[in-house]
Amino acid sequence: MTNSILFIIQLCYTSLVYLASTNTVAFQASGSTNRKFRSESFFRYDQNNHLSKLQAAIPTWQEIQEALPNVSVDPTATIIDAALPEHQNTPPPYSSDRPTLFRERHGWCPYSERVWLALEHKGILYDTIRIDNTGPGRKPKYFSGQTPQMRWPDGSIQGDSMDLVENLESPNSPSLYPSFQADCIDSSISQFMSIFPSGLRPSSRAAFLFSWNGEPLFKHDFEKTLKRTNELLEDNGSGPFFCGSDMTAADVAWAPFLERYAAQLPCFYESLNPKDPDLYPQLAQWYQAMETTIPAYRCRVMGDESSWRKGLMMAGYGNAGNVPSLIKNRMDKKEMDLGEEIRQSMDLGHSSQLDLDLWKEYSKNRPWLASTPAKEAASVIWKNKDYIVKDVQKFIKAPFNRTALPNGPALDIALRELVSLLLTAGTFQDMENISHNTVVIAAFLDERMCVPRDMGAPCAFTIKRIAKIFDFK
Ligand SMILES: N[C@@H](CCC(=O)N[C@@H](CS)C(=O)NCC(=O)O)C(=O)O
Repeated sequence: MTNSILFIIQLCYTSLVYLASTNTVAFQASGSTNRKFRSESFFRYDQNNHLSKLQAAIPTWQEIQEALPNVSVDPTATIIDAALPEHQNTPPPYSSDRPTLFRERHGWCPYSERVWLALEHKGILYDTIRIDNTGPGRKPKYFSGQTPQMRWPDGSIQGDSMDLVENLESPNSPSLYPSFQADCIDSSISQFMSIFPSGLRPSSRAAFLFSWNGEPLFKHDFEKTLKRTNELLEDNGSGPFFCGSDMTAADVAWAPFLERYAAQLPCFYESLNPKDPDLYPQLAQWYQAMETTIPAYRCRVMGDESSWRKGLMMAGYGNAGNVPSLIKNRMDKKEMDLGEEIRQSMDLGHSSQLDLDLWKEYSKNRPWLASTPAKEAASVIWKNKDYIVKDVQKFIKAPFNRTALPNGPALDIALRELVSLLLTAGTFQDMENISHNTVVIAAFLDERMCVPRDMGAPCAFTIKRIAKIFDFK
């Protein structure tokens, strides 16, 4: 059994602008006065390396493991990152009783997302091999062609996302091709290619955005696509999904692309918002339905807006250039607005009721998952603590890093304190005495995390929330 290695020890985000620049941490809540959130004496322990008192107060990794029974449950399915040296040359032993999905490794490839969503929604047990297809020579020796592909239990290999989604149909799982919607589903899937812009530079992390010259499309081209998508939804019926009141293969085909557009288009142009209920009412209703009623989508497969924005800066913007400052400013503003929104509701606990409800549904038949998104975030940190430590160490040496990252015992304490906070109810009272290093580590993870690669959006949000409630000054 090979564990999923989620925190990839490779530079994921080329541009890391760290939040902290000084050691003073102030609590910033709108409508309230600034308030230091931790005592000076607590702070001095950190700085002078007198860590024993802290060590005693914070649970050990063993105690944390005991508080998370799910981490000891074997998930049966295997997830392998084929970019790791040990998996480059030799394929892992394939299962003969469940399918193996080859999908793009970061969760960027929208076509891979289609198949991943179908598998997760149907609750099928499957193995995963994650493929780096970002450049020549990076794919493992035993894989060629495009992602996604499926190796079926009989040994046959098949590609093309929608063929795979269709082949997953079985009487044992919820159907994505109900026969009474067959015409609507076929026509909605085929219209995707005529409604989305054509002749663009292919890119996993920036799909249907850039022309071959590296420039984004004009605003009116994007608007035309959104308008026609809205019309298609309207012509199809009352929704909220493409073909009626339930998610079908039509939604699976469109969702990954519309999801990226919702986060990325508002960064390119002012007032270009696919979720605008006045301009695109049916589309806004579709987003709402996907994000609030499909547990597997919201809890595991959907990326978060921060990650899609960061994706635009990776490996260069457009044709490997820098992000224009106007666009970078819009991205920063969106992130700051999100922080403000989080601080407005800081007393409510780690997750919204919606996230708790959908997580409950999603984790119901998956005993290897924790019972809440915050506990699942804690579990992912627990499983990957050694990788996280190595990742932090890379940035300790990096010259562009403008904040002091904890290292050694201080880092260990900060990680354990973060995990133990994730195990509480998550109200502000729980976090009042949070230490500076713990906020730094929450901010570091928030910056480094790629959703859905590392964890589902509701889980990642619980870490982001801690990072954003306590802002650096
Ligand atoms: N029509 C295919 C398209 C798949 C596709 O374009 N995959 C891209 C990643 S998003 C890919 O593998 N690109 C790398 C390559 O072509 O080598 C499908 O629906 O599965």
